[in-house]
Amino acid sequence: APVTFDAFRTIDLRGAKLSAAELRAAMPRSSAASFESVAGRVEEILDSVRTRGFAALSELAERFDGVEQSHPRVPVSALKQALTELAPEVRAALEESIERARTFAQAQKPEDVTVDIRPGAVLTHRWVPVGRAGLYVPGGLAVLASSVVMNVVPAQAAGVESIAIASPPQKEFGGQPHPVILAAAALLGIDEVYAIGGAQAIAAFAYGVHGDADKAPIEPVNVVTGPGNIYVATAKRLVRGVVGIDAEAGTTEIAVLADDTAQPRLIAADLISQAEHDPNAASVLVTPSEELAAAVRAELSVQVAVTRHRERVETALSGPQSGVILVNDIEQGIAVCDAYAAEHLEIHTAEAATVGARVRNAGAVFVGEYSPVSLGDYCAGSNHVLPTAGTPAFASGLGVHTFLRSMQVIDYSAEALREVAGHVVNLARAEDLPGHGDAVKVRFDQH
Ligand code: HSO
Ligand code: ZN
Repeated sequence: APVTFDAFRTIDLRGAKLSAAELRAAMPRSSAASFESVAGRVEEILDSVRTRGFAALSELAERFDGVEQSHPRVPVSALKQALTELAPEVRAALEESIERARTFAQAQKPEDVTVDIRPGAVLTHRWVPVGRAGLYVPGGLAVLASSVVMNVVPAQAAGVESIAIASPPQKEFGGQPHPVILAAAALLGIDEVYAIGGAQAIAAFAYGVHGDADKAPIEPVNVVTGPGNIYVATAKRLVRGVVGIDAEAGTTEIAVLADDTAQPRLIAADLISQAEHDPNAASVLVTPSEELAAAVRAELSVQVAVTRHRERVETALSGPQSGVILVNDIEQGIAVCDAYAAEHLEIHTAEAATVGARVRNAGAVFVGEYSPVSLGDYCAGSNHVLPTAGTPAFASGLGVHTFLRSMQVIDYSAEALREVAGHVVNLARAEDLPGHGDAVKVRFDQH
């Protein structure tokens, strides 16, 4: 009999007839802190940075990061030095990651559209990058230098002129962000980096930091992007409207849709790879095959025992956010995956590409056994800043579009305006806004 990994729970949906809403409610979800539970504290931080600027930033750096800081800007010399000291194999890997991400990002750039909808009536739908973006790179349990690449590359491909990065100060690195983060920034040609973490970084970007004669200001940005913990995500929600934000990229999730053609060893490794991020990370297997589920459990017990972050992985796999969901068939499996709306969804089934193409809700879909999530985390060319916690049902991952807006340009000739003038006058009259009609008529008055 196979060894079992009992903590990894089972949700049996075979034979269940559930509405879409019931299915969503049946999904395994984390019970970690919510927006509501931290919003009060985050609001205080935002307010203090907005009203007291650098003084608040240095107090918060001391309180949360245990570092003394007079100005959070990382000197350009420190960026250069970090790049010089970067291990050559890490540099080569970052370069490959950048190159692939750039190729994909460039290709995503949407074309402007110009249409003559009538003779002389010319409309353009024009894509324009934001002027300035603030990119957040977390520095919690793991230091994600790859997130520098994932944020910067699409911003640069979009044509954003001014790009700033913030990442938490690290006590062990003299109050600067982690050196690999600094090196990655330097490699990408970014020279504006701040050692600011958490909600305070989001506040500094959204409101800017001014008002201290002897301190170089932090200019406010138009868009704030990047993953982060619940404090960062909550701060982004709260400043939204002052600035644009990307989707909420919270605690990592992986779902695997698999049938009996799948290899349990690979699935277990992939479930562990994302559980490794955080005790609240979610690893979910959706399968119609009880045999496969048992074999994955057996593999988990073997592989978890020797994995470096064993404790974290065990906590993540045994939490209410993880487990096996048994389904009748792949058909129901797809419905379950859509209800779950995973950040990452791997497809390990026969005809994986066809099955993958039917999925509607996922941050990113990884097709077949040679497209693991960890490839996407670093070197696939796709972006790893993806919506989580069910938000893939309406949100997209980071991309060139995150840094673009569309602008409509209207260019009518006299003849084209004359042709439609009567309709404008009549609609204006119907709304009791005759001044609108007059503004058209005046162009055709004789004088
Ligand atoms: N899986 C994470 C991204 C990451 N993994 C960075 C390793 N480094 C969220 O998609
Ligand atoms: Zn990862």
